[in-house]
Amino acid sequence: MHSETVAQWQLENDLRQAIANQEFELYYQPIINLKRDRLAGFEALVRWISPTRGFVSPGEFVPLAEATGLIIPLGDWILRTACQQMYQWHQQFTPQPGLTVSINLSSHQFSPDLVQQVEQILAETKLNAQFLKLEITESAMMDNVEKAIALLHQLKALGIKLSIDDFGTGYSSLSYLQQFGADTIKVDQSFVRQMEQSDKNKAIVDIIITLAQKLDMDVIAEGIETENHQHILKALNCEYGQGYFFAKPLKSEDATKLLAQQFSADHVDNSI
Ligand code: G
Ligand code: MN
Repeated sequence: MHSETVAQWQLENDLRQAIANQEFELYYQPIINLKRDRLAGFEALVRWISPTRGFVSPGEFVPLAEATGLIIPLGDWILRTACQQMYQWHQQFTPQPGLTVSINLSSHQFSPDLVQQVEQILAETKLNAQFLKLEITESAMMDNVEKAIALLHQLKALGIKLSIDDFGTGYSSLSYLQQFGADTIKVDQSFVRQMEQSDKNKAIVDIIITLAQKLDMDVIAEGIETENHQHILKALNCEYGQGYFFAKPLKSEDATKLLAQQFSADHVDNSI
């Protein structure tokens, strides 16, 4: 018990230092338009590369960052860095490709201050609001539904996009789904992984895709790991996907290389 407390305390100290020393890095996982076989955007995922601990997974440090309030400065850094990066990519790969960057929000960031923070970061980084997506889990929204809906509408008024992350795993209420005003539903990777096991599991994915389409929302399947996953999802008319089958989260240099490849391929296409 005691050593556990000390370890926690040490981790908290290290995390505080890490924020001051900028030991974090954003990785970017491609999101693919399955119908057009094209890159549609990236999800930004934070990594902590600690000089003493090595690579620390977000599963380990995000809960602590939330518990200690450090998620606020960390979240600010993530948002700013991802917007800066996307602005730079848009500058580099002209004409503007319409690529979006998605950022995961913790329920702790989901407060009225967020609207002003997002507005300010967009102004500072000059990223056009339409290229920023915020991913929020159902559970974060359901903590206080009325407040969440009001906040989501204020965010939408900035011109940004909203996604419901890990859809189907949380405490979801279909009656609120439309009121959230989200643009995108992300099918949780657990459903994608189970799709091949039975027709009933596949039916769940099918229903989520149909639900999104009927509500005029985009749908992204997460955790596509095999060609067969992709094949099934295409047959179910799923428009977007992400997962190790396409790419793991990439360092920004590698994401830049991928963009360069994509846009030189476009050039060839256009010249035919
Ligand atoms: O909660 P959210 O859906 O944002 O989680 C994204 C996480 O899933 C990231 O940590 C990312 O590295 C991981 N991930 C992305 N694609 C895959 C995949 O194909 N398989 C597995 N197992 N994990 C994935
Ligand atoms: Mn996510």
